[in-house]
Amino acid sequence: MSQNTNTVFKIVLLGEGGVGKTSLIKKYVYQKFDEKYIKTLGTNISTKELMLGPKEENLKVTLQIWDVLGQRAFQAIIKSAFKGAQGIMFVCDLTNPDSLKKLDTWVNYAYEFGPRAAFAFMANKSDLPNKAFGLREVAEYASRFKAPAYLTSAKSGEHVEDAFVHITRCIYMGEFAPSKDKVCMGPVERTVVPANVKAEDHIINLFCTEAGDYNVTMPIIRQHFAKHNIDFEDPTKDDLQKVIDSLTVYIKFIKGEEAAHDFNRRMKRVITDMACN
Ligand code: G3D
Ligand code: MG
Repeated sequence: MSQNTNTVFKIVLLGEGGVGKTSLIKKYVYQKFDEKYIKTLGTNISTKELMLGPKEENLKVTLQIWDVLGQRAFQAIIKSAFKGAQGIMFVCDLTNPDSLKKLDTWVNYAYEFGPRAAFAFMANKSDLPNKAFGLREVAEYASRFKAPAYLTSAKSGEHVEDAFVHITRCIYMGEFAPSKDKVCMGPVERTVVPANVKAEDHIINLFCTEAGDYNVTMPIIRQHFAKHNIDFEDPTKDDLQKVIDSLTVYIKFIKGEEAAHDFNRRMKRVITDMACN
């Protein structure tokens, strides 16, 4: 029996920069793999439909997959991305032992800022020969959260679909990670965030709140950063001012002069309050 209900599950991918989050989503959603590494600013949302079946009741599910930037400094953006998530996929890189160690920090973020969710772990780049750890280590770690673990390759596609389908099933079955007090984790690594990045994080988040859906606002943000050639990991005060003025023009276009003026004033105050330099 098939059902026509539109069930939407939101899944967020987390992990250090460079582990392959964007590549895994591209492979799963578009069956594509690019060699080029483009650092993602903010979030990127992709959707994919799948059928849960055949043994279940053939339920059509739309997955909304959120690619969240791997820089822990952007905490306001990461916190916003957790809103309404039912699944969190943690990604590490089999050739980078540090990316496995850093999972603790990402899991802590999920517990601290995210809703109750199903977890899954992907140790990616299984096609490469120089592995630093294997399935045993990842599965052992994942078992603390009663979560599945997969060795994946965004390049060959190995186990990519399996991992996405598995977490979808977990969400559907309500198999969520245990509460934080029931798991044993390492200490949270506190990130020291430079003033300019902190201000940038707030500016992006405030713009997204003001201008609407993340789906629409993030590409606009990226366009404006690219237009001014800004390195989002190390923006200068001047860069931030430029991007604020540029985004203000957009706000004026959609909300009018008064709203734009107010937006500009609030954004510039972020720069002053956070003592950007
Ligand atoms: P991120 O989104 O987690 O930051 P990306 O990571 O998806 O942008 O990937 C970072 C780099 O790793 C990219 O290569 C990408 O091609 C590569 N990569 C991602 N997944 C795999 C994989 O499964 N196998 C292999 N061999 N490479 C992968 P560059 O070379 O541009 O750094
Ligand atoms: Mg990325």
